[in-house]
Amino acid sequence: MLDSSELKAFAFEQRFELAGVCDAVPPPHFSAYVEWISKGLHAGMSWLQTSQTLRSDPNCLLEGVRSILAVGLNYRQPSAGRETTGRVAMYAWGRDYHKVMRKKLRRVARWAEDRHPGLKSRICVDSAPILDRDYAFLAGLGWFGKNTCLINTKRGSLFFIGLLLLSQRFEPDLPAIGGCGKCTLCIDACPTGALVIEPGLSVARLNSSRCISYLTIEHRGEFSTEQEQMLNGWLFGCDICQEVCPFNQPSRNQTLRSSVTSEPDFDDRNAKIDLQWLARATDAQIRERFAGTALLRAKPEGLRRNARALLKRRSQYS
Ligand code: B12
Repeated sequence: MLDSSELKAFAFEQRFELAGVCDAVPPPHFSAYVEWISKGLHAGMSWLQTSQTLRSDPNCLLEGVRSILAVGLNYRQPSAGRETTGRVAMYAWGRDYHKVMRKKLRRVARWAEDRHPGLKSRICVDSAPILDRDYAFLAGLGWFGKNTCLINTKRGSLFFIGLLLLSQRFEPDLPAIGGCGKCTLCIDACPTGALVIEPGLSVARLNSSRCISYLTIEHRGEFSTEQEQMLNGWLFGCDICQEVCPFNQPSRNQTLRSSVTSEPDFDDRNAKIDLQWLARATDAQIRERFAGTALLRAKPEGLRRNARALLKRRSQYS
């Protein structure tokens, strides 16, 4: 078994704030995933269903995988958005995190491959068919909150997760310990009731069809009147269930006081967007304005739809 401390130290040098290693076992909460899909809680994200089998075993992504390095990159900004209509979730303000994380993880992969001859690796950042949070949990990065986010007791939940699959076995860390206790602030704050605790479950399930983040990013096609009413001023993504979380409050969490992102690519270029312009912009203009950022995930027609829906109901939020 290889020593994982140098591997993690190199990851920290790339300015990941969190790093841990776990064995490449089947994901411990895969049955929860299957149940979530079977209840249709993934709404229109059919790709989550078609890739279900791949998610059951990391060997599907890297044959012979033995260990997984999980890393966390902080995206906390100095202040939350001030928009009342047209808010963009903080994670999408700067350069697309897939690109930022991938670049850093490529350096870690190259370092590990040079150091350990014969080692094969694969980078997974969000879009690969693997349960990112399950492995980050096993590697000790955080525990599952009732808002379904992975929460680190000292650092909160405003961090992205990246995984590096490794074909040699590194010394594993221990899974994270922690929990929300009796707190239900996120569940109570969600204006659309997207988070639901079922009897007997200590974590909540997200009903995607009621989640503002899903509606503004992943929903394809026009909105129904009911869906339009659910947006609550959000143009892209939603931060409500994380904003209210005690673990994300600098006033209550000592470590967070100085913990804004140190990643220069996570600037605030998308914090404020002109809705009038966006509602009328062409595909080409939208692609140019949001090049290299996560906003393009919603596609130009999705962003225009979101802007139009907000403008229609502007008076409701201001
Ligand atoms: C699909 C998806 C979405 C969907 C569905 C979200 C969801 N909750 O599932 C939508 C579009 C709504 C979404 C929104 C967001 N997302 Co998203 N999303 C994903 C994606 C691609 C898959 C998530 C998934 O598998 N969901 C399936 C369900 C079943 O998973 P789950 O609810 O987390 O359930 C897990 C736990 O609850 C646990 N579990 C279940 N039962 C039990 C019981 C016990 C006892 C225990 C201990 C655990 C447990 O096991 C389950 C499986 O891991 C991941 C990337 C990836 N490849 O994993 C990113 C990811 C989860 N998203 C991320 C982010 C940042 C967001 C947003 C914050 C963005 C935003 N501001 O708008 C929001 C948060 C909304 C929310 N409250 O979840 C980050 C989360 C980082 C973190 N610290 O947690 C991820 C990991 C991407 C990344 N690589 O950084 N997302």
